[in-house]
Amino acid sequence: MWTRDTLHALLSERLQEFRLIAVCNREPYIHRHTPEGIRFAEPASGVVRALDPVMQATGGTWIAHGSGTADRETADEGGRLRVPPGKERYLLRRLWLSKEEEEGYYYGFSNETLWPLCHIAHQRPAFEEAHWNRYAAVNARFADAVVEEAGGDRALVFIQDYHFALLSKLVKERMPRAVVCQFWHIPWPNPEAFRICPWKSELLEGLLGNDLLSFHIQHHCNNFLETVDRELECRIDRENFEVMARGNHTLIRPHPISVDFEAIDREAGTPETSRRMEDLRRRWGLDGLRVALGVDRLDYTKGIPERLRAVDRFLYRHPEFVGRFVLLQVGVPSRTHIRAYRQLQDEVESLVERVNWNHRTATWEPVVFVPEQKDRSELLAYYRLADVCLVTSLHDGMNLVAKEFVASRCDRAGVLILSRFTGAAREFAQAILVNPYAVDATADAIHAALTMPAEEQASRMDRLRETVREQNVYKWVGKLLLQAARLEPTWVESPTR
Ligand code: GDG
Repeated sequence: MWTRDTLHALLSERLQEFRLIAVCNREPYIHRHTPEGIRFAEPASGVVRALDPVMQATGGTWIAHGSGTADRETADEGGRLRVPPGKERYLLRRLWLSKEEEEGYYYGFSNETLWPLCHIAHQRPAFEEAHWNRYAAVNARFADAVVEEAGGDRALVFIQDYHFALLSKLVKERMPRAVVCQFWHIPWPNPEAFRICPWKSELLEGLLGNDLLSFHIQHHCNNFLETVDRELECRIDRENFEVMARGNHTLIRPHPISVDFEAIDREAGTPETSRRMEDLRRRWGLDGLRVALGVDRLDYTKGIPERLRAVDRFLYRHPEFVGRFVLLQVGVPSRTHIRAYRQLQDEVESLVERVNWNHRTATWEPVVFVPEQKDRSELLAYYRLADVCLVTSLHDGMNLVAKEFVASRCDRAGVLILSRFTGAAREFAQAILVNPYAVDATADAIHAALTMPAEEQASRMDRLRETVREQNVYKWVGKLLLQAARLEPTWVESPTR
């Protein structure tokens, strides 16, 4: 069983010769000015929540965009500070980006091009040359920071996500002895979907600077291999899942991400969580109601409108639940600078209004929409009080909400309804799996979940919890980093590079 301690012991022994450098667009701790003074917050991001406990266990340096209003005041001149605040387990190096850089690299190419390109959610990607140029320039700035932080030592560079498709190659050009690995947190699409990108070859060549490139599931690895096969001149070893391009080798392997099971399980069972549950019950008037819960960033890939339509259909089909059921939808606004996200927010708000209008009584409404960020502990109380957790993504690399819900159910109760189009669905056969596009079937699933006998809930939940306990976040990162550390880094300069 992987734990924080075994990970710490293993990595400090096996990674001894390396300096560990993680690169992630988002920082784990954001400092902001508030009326009460400078306060720090932990962003609601799956990637950050997965990586922070790992860095706390291993130590090292995390390089990220410093995005908080008080980030400069809380770091030294080089943008460095030790985190978590008060615990100081690893170094955070903040990189300052101009408004234009943030616009082109983050909002533009990362989130209006790569995000919709990689998710099949029927949102058309934008292809703006200016965004692409900024993306490339910011990747180069992060490469400078990696070289500075490595300071000449042998480094193991662990890159996160689609914000940095060009980074591994840029790092390898300057630090050929470094081992470089990257985890791509979102799906990789099929070659047909990817081939419309005007910069497809540059992106693929950039990613093949890695010694190890990892996705959540084998299916995404296969899509990547097929894409490379279609687009680049290279050799693919299909037995070993390895790409050889211009003398460099890149291993393509799945490592399903997860959560810190023990920590969530422990906190979810405390009297403090029970007290918070009581507060929430009072605040939302939940007495006598069966509770379905949704927790998502407000993103068009998460299938929130589909979920609301399914609740609407469920109440029409099962009027006996009118006045006895509620959907609590916690939805943190996200990327609101992008039009598609503002449109989604409007769509969700008007659907909530419509469903409530359709079914409300004098004293009751079926949907409570909570469009604000909750702190981690409060989120656990939401998970604990739900009879059903609804995860209806149209496409999702993994989905950590599903895993957090399961980890928090130390009472062995509650039912998970899970979209087949999440990476998590590959591990969670005991959830009720749905196609979120099929509104009627999702409505039926809600009914099946609400009428499931307690013994069946417990036996399904036991199996789900066993999966998350065993396949936890420490195993994810431990196996990935050990696999990377065993690799002999390859880097061959070629005239075309
Ligand atoms: C990407 C991939 C992959 C949500 N609301 C609040 C809050 N959250 C936290 C959840 C969870 C995280 O945000 C969301 O994680 P997901 O995995 O569901 O989704 P993405 O952000 O899209 O993450 C995804 C993940 O990367 C990891 O590889 O699973 O497929 O898209 O941890 O709890 N946290 C707090 N307050 C909220 O209101 N504190």
